[in-house]
Amino acid sequence: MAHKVIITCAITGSVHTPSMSPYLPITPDEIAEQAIAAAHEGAAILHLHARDPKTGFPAPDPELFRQFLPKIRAATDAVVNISTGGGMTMTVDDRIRAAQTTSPEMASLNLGSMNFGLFPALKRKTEWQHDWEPDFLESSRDFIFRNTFSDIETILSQLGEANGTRFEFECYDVGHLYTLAHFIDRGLVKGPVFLQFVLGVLGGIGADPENLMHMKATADRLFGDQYRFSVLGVGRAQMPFAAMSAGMGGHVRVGLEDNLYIRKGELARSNAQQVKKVRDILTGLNLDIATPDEAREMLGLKG
Ligand code: KMH
Ligand code: ZN
Repeated sequence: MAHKVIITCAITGSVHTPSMSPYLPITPDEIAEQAIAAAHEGAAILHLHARDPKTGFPAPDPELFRQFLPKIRAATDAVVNISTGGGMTMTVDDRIRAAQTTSPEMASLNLGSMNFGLFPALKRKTEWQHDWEPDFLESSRDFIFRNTFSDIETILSQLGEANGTRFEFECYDVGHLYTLAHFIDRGLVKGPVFLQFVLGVLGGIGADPENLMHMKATADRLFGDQYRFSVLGVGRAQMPFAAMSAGMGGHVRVGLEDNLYIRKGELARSNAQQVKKVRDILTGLNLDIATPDEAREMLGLKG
């Protein structure tokens, strides 16, 4: 089969705050509406977080997920991917509860503990709609994104073994690939694995083309033909790295979780707008877009 590109769309995340963009979906209805529109534009996978509908603060409550998941499932056949990265104030137990109780086809799994700087975002906005926003961003100076070996094992056993959920393995640096190889060696993960190379988070590997080539060369060495990869470039790196990934035989992730803009100085009006933009780039490169079922087949999902 010719290479078909899987588009993942990450709808809201837990990094951006409501006053950064009026288009960031917050309530369950907004999340459902934007996720459905993104799927209709060509996203095969929807990476989902929830937020407190009153404040926009990232929230782990499975009940919030239950307010948008049935709507998304009724209106699309996209693969549902529930985040286990959660948000800065959540414990690991908080972070896995939604995926544990909704048993999605896919969940994210972050492959290492690291500094995770949200505070470059502080520069972007001076007026705050919610009291929590400046403190939230400021506190990321000392935030350690916790993903210990035992946390990873917990997620693998409680979601993977117990529910048949497969993973978007988020790799923020080259060492994370070796961590995954270790879990494969121990028999706790079976291929083919789906790697999400994350470039440009402060604390992780930078968004430079040579870094992506090094990540891929390392994955080739460690996983042979037992992996697929996608790339998420943060902020302005989003579209250039999507194009580079697709040119290297990989897949792409877009969405307001990773970048609020559609072009320099212009906020994206929706997730679907970014999906359409990347779809146009990919079709301009003569690449085909994978349907959700084609993504399921490529990634060995339970369907
Ligand atoms: N916002 C991304 C850079 C997760 O949800 O598991 C990281 C992410 C983590 O997607
Ligand atoms: Zn996420």
